[in-house]
Amino acid sequence: MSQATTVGGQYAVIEKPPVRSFALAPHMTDYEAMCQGFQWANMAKELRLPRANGVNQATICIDDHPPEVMTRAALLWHGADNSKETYTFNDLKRETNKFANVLTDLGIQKGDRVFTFLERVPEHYIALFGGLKTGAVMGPLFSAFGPEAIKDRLEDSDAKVVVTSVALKDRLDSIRQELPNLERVIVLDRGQTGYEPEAHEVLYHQAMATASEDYTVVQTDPDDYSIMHYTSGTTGKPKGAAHRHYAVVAQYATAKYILDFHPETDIYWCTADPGWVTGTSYGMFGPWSQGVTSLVYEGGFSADNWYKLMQDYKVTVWYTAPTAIRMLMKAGDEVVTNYDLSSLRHLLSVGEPLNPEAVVWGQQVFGKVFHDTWWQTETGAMHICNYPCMDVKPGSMGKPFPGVTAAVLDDEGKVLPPGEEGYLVLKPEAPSIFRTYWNKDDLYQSRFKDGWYFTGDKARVDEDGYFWFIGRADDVINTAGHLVGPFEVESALVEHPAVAEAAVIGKPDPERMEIIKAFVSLKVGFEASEALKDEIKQFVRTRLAAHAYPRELDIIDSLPKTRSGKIMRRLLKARELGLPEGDTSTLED
Ligand code: 6R9
Repeated sequence: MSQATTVGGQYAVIEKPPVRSFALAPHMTDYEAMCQGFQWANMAKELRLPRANGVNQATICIDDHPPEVMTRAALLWHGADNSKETYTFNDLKRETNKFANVLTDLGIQKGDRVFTFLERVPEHYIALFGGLKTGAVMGPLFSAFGPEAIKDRLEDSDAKVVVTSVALKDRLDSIRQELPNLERVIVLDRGQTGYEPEAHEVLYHQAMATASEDYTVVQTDPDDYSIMHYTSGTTGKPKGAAHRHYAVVAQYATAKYILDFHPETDIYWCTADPGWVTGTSYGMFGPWSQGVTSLVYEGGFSADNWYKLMQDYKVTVWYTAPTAIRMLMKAGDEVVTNYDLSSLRHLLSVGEPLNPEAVVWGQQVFGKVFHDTWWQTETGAMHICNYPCMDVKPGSMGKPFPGVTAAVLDDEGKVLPPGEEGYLVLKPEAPSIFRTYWNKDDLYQSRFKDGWYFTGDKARVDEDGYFWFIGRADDVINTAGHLVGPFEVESALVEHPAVAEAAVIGKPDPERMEIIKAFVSLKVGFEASEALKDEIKQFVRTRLAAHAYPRELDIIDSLPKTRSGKIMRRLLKARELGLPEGDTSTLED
């Protein structure tokens, strides 16, 4: 590959060598040609759908591979304490059958909601696929969530069963009384002995010890719901974007052509947690529908740990996020030289704009370009991407996947010509596009207009058909790849006894893209102090989530509001960043 150089402040195109010179031929050899002939239905055919029991993601991803794949490692697990476990597809088939029986014994039936609130441990993956086998709608929760965030999701989804761990269950216990429909809690006692379950609790290992290894996967149709992920909007609580089993067609196709899997030899590492859509669509459904060996690392980020892991497991395909890449860049290029990372073949990124410096850095230190991919919880699978065979324009999200139509619209809904900024919209064609926001179908419908799905992002497209991210069209904050709605944080802030009113903005940050900054006014009788600020920050951190707490907090006398009483977050942001305040005619006196 040619070196990326700056031309007049812009990064030069990184040209890809001819496909025939690749050591492993990529599945997509010509982007334009593939766009011409592509049909989603052909992907469904390739996946041999429907199968005997219809379309079920667990059957497709776990049970129903050819014998030579069933004996392959599906999951290589590396614990935070450096312990290791390996599960073949056969092992996962057995364990998920057992877990499906455990859930069935607890009365779980097709359509019921079962949530997981677990660390990145093998049982999390087993519970999710075991649940899918019963036809339950699975909802994975991020292990950093606090009681408030858990309650919102379990309440909205009416979850019947939650699978959690001894270490995490305190946070669930504190709100369980407020969830009348939550019948049972399965407690994972990994590495713990002597935990005495309460009446409503079932010990994971005890239940699994007596569960049968035989289970007939429930018949599921393409449109049956399989999994839901809660995602944040500008207003209201997070919404449950519900996906269907048929989404696997898009997850399979994109895993093949974008992650460019070669299942016989690949060792794949997706760094995302199952609590986020990347951790399910590409930590489970994409790789396992392809029969690919996937590494799961329980521990957190550290440059040395990550490089060592990739070296020791000989990772070939690595899917990560811009914040992580920027943190690796910060750790320095010398660290990289301590490790043999020659196994790496293909690098990809998702979650936030990937800055061109990071693309070029990948090329310098790994000899490989980071391929940016754009998609959302709602799209369920990658939509606008860079491909191994296609030249990379550093800073661009790439081009729509074959079978995807994307455009940029103006305020009137007209398609804009290249170069102009507008709303990024998609034709809702991909099998993975979400099917509803749980209990909020009106809101779901409002995202579609004139045959387009409005993504909530702003973008432009260039003369060559490459898409460029401009920003969010709403106030949703993207902090280190996590979407956080200002309203969620504000709701948590005002629950603190000292806080009268709160407003939250995303403040640009070189590493995390944005950090959460809060402005609060105090109730009468409270004095502003550094100690109080810290206390309020920690209050949000423990109640909501570690990633969703305000890293910066200012106490101000009163918040700017419109005459109709709406807090003007944009004005706070403009003031914070020293930008023009814009139209303030609706500001109350
Ligand atoms: C998969 C995931 C979706 C939002 C999306 C956009 C931002 C994601 C991006 C990107 C620029 C990229 N986003 N990928 N922005 N370039 N390559 O991240 O889902 O958590 O729902 O976030 O994230 O704003 O609309 P989700």
